[in-house]
Amino acid sequence: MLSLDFAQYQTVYNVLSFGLASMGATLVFLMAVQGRVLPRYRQALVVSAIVCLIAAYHYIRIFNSFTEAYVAKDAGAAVSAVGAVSYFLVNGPGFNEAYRYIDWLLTVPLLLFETIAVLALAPALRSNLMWKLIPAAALMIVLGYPGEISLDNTVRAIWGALSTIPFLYILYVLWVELGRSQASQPEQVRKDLNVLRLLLLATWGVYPIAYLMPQLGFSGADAFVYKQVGYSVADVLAKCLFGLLIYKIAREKSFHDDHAFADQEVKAAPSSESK
Ligand code: RET
Repeated sequence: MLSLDFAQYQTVYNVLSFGLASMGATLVFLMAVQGRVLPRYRQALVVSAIVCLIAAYHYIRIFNSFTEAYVAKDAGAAVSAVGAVSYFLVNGPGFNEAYRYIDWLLTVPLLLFETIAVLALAPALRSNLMWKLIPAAALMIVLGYPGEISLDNTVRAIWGALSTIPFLYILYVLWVELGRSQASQPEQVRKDLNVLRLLLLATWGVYPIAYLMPQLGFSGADAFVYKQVGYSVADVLAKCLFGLLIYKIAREKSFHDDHAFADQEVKAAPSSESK
């Protein structure tokens, strides 16, 4: 049975709460700034906001599942000092890890879609990329789940390795395609696309590392806590920070595509508003 001490319980509790707050705030922001980019880029922002909405919903479910699954060991007893309480997992697999996988199953294709959408590529290339990336994303997540819920490290390693095949394929396609499309983009956008590529690689890379915690020598409660922190922080970076970067690119591309829009937006900036 998994037993968490007070600090471990609080760490997971707080990181899940932080995840929910970040998703909610980014969702509101992305909806509020729709008018600050040209219509052709709004779909990317809407999709990014939907990603945050789906994630916010799942974070509520994950948070509730966590607080319901772990109960205070000394419940009812007078606890003198903060930190004296420890928590243990009730009713076996009480914490539902499936919420994360369902969340990814929905949000990873949408994240890929928003990335492709903001590039405003030719429709044929766009659909070609989506046909490659979406099935690979679904396969990556579906293959990862049986390993995630297995307590046997060998089973975990096998499913993890199978899931890594589509994962590497996605990274390869994105890296090459984003690199290729950079050539046709304005100067600042080119730089941002580079940051986007690196952010994608750095944050997506955290998921398999968090998954590997039991294999990396951490066991029991430690593995559980590090994994929850890893997945949650990676989610905030891959959804929220990524969404904000998509907004930045959409805005720069809007300025580049339409100078009248750029002028009007610059005039609406706070410095001239005060005149
Ligand atoms: C799993 C299983 C072990 C092997 C690999 C995995 C990769 C997961 C990834 C998830 C990305 C999720 C994102 C969510 C954002 O909304 C399934 C942990 C490679 C890359 C970006």
